[in-house]
Amino acid sequence: MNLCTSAIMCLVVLTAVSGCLSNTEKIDDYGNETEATEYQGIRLTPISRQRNNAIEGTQYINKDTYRLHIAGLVKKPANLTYDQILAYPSTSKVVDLNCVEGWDFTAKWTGVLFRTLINDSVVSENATEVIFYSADGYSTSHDLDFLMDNDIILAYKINDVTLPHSRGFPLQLVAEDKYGYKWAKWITRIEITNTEYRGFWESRGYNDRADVGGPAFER
Ligand SMILES: Nc1nc2c(c(=O)[nH]1)N[C@H]1C(S)=C(S)[C@@H](COP(=O)(O)O)O[C@H]1N2
Ligand SMILES: [Mo]
Repeated sequence: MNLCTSAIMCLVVLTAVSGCLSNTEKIDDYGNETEATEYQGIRLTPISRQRNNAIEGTQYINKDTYRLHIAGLVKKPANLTYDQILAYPSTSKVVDLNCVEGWDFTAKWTGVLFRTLINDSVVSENATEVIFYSADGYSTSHDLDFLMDNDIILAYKINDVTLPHSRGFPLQLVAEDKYGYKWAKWITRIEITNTEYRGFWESRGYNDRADVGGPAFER
């Protein structure tokens, strides 16, 4: 057997072995981050088995040029970098995402509290509503009170892994107890307002309340 044939043989063996390994129940590795399989005794849905849904497909946001704009009824509008967002204290929790189409999954979400994120901007007294704008042209809104009173977070990690591009990098709103269409991904702008707003799906008939278990459409 010459050198060339043994090299080929070696490759064949290695390929077979690695093929075997990838068939075992293996949690995906995301760079040097390892995906969590459970948190506080709760079993998490692996990212590879979570559904996702987006009107224009995956958006690829550059971490270095990214800015999160906080605008509208605030005394000090802000333009936060990715690192500034990560510098805030982080909160983790297990929350189910329920799409209105009937599928759901359970994940550990880690991010910054909405309330903490906008604190430095000083929200005006007359503000009632918050609009989230995304890089794909998507938008949705929430009552200011809902976001303030329920420890709602904007997540930059899912199952301990940096939010993948397909899942909304750099930020997805964890709008717990609301249908998936209230969970804005690829958030680029947060606008505080005092007027009624209807987002992408809400303006197409989906219920603006969007409470999980409640009606999908408005009467
Ligand atoms: N920017 C943006 N955010 C979005 C959407 C979208 O199309 N664009 N789809 C929404 C819908 S309908 C659902 S069910 C969830 C899915 O989130 P996931 O990809 O994390 O599962 O994202 C929501 N957020
Ligand atoms: Mo959805």
